[in-house]
Amino acid sequence: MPRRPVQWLLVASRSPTARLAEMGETDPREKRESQNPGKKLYVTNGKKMPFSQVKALCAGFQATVATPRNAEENKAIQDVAQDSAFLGITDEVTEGQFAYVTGGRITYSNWKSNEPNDHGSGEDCVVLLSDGLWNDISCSASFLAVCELPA
Ligand SMILES: [Ca+2]
Ligand SMILES: [Ca+2]
Repeated sequence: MPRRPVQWLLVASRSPTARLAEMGETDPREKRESQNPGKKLYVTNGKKMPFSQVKALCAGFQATVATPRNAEENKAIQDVAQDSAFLGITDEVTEGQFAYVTGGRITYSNWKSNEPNDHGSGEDCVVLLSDGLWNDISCSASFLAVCELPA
């Protein structure tokens, strides 16, 4: 049975009470969000998918893939995701040099010990593990989609 594409509708974006409502999928408990006045808003629909689909999903409502710039944001994403989630960071351009999908070398990282290791046939995407540490992983593997909206 073909899956319907996940669609999110941005209901309101101008205040800390901004909410995202997921259309076409049913369980509202699958949605979690972090609301901190004046800070980024992180949202997830609780679905796992390859990195390319996460990027497309977030871009669909003018958001970007969740990207922690410091420990506080890393914790906020961890709290929203509660599971392994893709971050908006890759070394697809230059192997071993992790950069923000939105541009620029990373200035904060929280790698698990012995990571990044570019394991096997290569790992160019980054996943935030449920303990908050990072692992480089295949971009075609499926992990939770978490998007961020600017403050
Ligand atoms: Ca790599
Ligand atoms: Ca790895």
